Amino acid sequence: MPLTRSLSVTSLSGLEDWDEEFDVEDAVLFEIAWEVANKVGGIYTVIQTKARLTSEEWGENYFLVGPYMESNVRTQVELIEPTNPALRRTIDKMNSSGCKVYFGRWLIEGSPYVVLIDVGFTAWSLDRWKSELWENCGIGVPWFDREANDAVLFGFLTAWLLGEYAAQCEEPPHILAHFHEWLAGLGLVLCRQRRLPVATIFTTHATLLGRYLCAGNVDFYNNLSNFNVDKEAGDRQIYHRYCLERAAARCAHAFTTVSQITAIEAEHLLKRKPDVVTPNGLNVKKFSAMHEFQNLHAQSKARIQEFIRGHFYGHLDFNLDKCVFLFIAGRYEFSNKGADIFLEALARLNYLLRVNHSEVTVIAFFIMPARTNNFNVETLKGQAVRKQLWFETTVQHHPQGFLEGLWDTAQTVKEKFGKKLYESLLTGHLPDVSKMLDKEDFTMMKRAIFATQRQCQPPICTHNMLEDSSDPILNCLRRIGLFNSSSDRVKVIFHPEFLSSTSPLLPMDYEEFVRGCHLGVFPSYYEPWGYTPAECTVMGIPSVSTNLSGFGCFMEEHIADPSAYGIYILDRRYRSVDESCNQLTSFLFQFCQQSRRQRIIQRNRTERLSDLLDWRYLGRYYVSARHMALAKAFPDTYFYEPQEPTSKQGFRYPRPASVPPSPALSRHSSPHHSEAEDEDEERYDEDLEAEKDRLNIRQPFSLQIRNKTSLPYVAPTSNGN
Ligand code: G6P
Ligand code: 1S3
Repeated sequence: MPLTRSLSVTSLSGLEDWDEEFDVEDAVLFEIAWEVANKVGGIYTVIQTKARLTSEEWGENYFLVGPYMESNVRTQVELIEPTNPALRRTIDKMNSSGCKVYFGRWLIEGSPYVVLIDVGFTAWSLDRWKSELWENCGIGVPWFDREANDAVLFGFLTAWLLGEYAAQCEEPPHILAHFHEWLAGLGLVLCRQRRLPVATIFTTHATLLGRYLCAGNVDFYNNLSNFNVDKEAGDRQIYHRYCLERAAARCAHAFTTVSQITAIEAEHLLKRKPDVVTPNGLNVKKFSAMHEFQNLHAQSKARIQEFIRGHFYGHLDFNLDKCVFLFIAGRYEFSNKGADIFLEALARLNYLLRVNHSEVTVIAFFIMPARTNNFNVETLKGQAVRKQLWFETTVQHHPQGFLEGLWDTAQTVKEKFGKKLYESLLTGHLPDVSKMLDKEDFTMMKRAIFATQRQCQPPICTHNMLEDSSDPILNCLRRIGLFNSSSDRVKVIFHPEFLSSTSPLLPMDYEEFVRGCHLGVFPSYYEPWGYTPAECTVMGIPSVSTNLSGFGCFMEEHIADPSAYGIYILDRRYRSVDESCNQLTSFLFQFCQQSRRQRIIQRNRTERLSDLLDWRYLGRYYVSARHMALAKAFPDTYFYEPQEPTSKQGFRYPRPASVPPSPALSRHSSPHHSEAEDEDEERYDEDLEAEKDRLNIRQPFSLQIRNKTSLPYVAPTSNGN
């Protein structure tokens, strides 16, 4: 007689009387994604940041499955012999049948095991597998779609792996396989079609049709229920991909997606309502000193300022200390990611700052990769001038063969000046200041100034774009007339490549860069979750997101007054584009009016939200989905009973009691008020921490299987329990 097992949610249900832990050795979790040890986009972040928690939960029984890419393996994976005997036999068997399957440890936090499959090595099976797919599932994949071909190979190989593993186990195993996104989805479909003893989960991180429709200027959210999905997919030549995605969603024991908004989209476009919403978390690192992240902000900001000095050399007619750094970053999907309305809002902000004679200069960075052929000379020259490097191009302008940097010149003059001053003091007289610098000094200084003067405006783009004349960001800048001219209070820098600490231009990695900025701006139209604002939040950097992004909606649900915490949520759902643009302009303008002190307070508040985005809190939704899948696939062994949440279980950050960061609402900044505000802020801090403890939101939410039969499982819901 099999035991019925229940997986508990320790922080929510009264489980004190549960004693003996049930043996979980026979349950194994395979998590399958194209982005395992292979960075393409957001799914990589999901898997990589979650690995530590999932490894803690599943220990030796957790395996990530991804594609073998030699360059990634060389830098990220330690290849080892498989530790699990059944898996070792499985891999040996596959390798002796014409596959190349590797096993190793992914060198990230949690060091999870990875099974990496070389799909190219088995390409000889592609035609055969495609016909099998057509015959068994009615899905035809055209020869020219390389990504879909990879999906077919990866799908058949992962199904082979799971089937073989099941066959190699001595006892009937309890296999749980979690597939991410359409590229990995075929493996799931084949598991079901072959009736393998595998509990399956499919997570979609964005629907194919949603992404395509939104990018094509369609009024997406008002027409969700009206789309003829087959026709729309066919019109966009993605019908076969769509079929793979929809089949995976429909076949899964548990279907999940990353946000409520994408759940609604999936219901209409994939014709299945997700069973669980699994919001994306992060692996939040807490600093021992409370305000360490503020120091990091100051350090990184100084490095960005250095870059700005070089980039604007000869035109540095604004106060760097009064600069506000904004940025947008991510996949270059111009309108989906909201770059279009950000640019428009910048033009309006430029106008507002000018007419209000603001002292603030805004520098807006666009970090979105496009096709380029290297950095442009003007940008490199700027950094060279700053660093006082010898620079090839200056040879033409300076017969001396090198460019003397301003810093060097200043140092030389300073030394001469100091020497003369010293000599004069030695004689017992005050120096005659008019004789301290001679003609030669002035010549040298003039030459240094001339050398750093520029005839052209500081560049907008840091690279030579291959499609300069049709690039959407550049064309929009031409239309709105933001050219980094000296009268502009808003300057723009377009860096069409992801950042890297080894770049000769801006040698900072993404995290350092974000820390140094003041505000991330992500006004997306299509954003199932949106890691960029979430990453800002855990680093204590305020951000703009929208009520069409998973992150924005999630924060709206969990925080009473998001903007007080530096979470500005733009309304793109109920307003026209022009109205949203105005709202964004007003967010940006308000932000620019904040004092330094207000920014510091706001950053502290933003950072306090980190617990909400930690996998230690959000991992529980994955636990729920896994439990549901196990219970459906192995009903004799697992038991799952979701319960309606009670309002008491949810967590919501209250409105801060003290000074609002908006200057319009701020009290005076006299010392007296500042102290009162500080006390309010501290008191609020303590209350908030106590509330978090009471609700256990920081407790790890671990998978536990116990041999108690009838205790119901309390499924977490999206309102935070
Ligand atoms: C952090 C540092 C402060 C610095 C401030 C600058 O809080 O700890 O020393 O003055 O950042 O803030 P700002 O918003 O002007 O970059
Ligand atoms: C997707 O990546 P994207 O930037 O193409 O998946 C991410 C991870 O779930 C998600 O954060 C993002 O919104 C989606 O769009």
